[in-house]
Amino acid sequence: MAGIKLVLAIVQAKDAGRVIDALTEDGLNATILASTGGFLREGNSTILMGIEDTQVDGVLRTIQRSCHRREQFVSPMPPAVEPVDSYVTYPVKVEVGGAIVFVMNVDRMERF
Ligand code: 2BA
Repeated sequence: MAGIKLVLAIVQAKDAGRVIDALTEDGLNATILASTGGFLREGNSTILMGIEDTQVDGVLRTIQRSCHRREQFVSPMPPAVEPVDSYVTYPVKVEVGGAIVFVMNVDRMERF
């Protein structure tokens, strides 16, 4: 039997529906969890998939095709020591997504 991998992909909420549609069209099982980015503190989606070794490249291509990089502006918080009205913050541009993907070895997978 081929080795099993766990794919954990963090994608922007806007892309999650498209990713899941594409994966299920390919006949693959996936679980989607609501998650929050530690930096932006905005909602994103974490997709979990248990798949065979041989399916990993195809899954990564599907995820890549379905996710887009986007620019987002973040307003840094003023430092606590400064009087708030004497401190001007400028939004900082960050690029988010397409997808952050981890592929892990799985010792065993059971379906009861
Ligand atoms: P967030 O943590 O909300 O990060 C959103 C975007 O902000 C990141 O996009 C990156 O461009 C920027 N960013 C993050 N930390 C930063 C920092 N300390 N200084 C400046 N800019 C920073 P992505 O890299 O595409 O990450 C998208 C989301 O994927 C992240 O949302 C986080 O939820 C997750 N993620 C990224 N790398 C990860 C990792 N190594 N482990 C676990 N989760 C990760």
